[in-house]
Amino acid sequence: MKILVLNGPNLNMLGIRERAIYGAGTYTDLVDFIKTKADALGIDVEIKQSNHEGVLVDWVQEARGVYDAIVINAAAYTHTSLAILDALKAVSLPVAEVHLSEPKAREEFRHFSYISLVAEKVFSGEGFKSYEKAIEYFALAPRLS
Ligand code: CA2
Repeated sequence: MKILVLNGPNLNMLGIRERAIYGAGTYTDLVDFIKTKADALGIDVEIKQSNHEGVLVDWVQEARGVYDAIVINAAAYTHTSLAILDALKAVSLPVAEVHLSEPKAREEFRHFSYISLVAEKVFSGEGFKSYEKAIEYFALAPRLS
């Protein structure tokens, strides 16, 4: 099984600022963490980050026929991007939405998620572990196709 992990804007700043919300780990630590967990589960992962909505849309489109599932932390685009939602719908791959923090426990403008409209599952509020749970979800859940 091949999983594409997509990370949105500012996640490359992890560990540098806002540690009280997102933790002390850096983006490199996050990538290492995901790779280690995926290896242990026998899952092939590719992990990408962009600050640009259109780049994320391109990567979602290119995932068709290449990956079996998408794990996405669209960061701020979670709450604004109809374009990423449409791309995720267009590729019709199973999607898991992840967040380091718990957006629903934060400002009201973080409560709505476009990604949730297409995601099979949402894993949030557990820091790096949210990603581990999303990968585990696809690794362990039985699928028809
Ligand atoms: O909790 C999450 O994972 C979020 O997707 C993170 C987004 C936020 O807009 C979502 O509401 C919830 C923000 C990512 C920004 O990451 C930073 C990391 C370090 C310093 C500043 C921002």
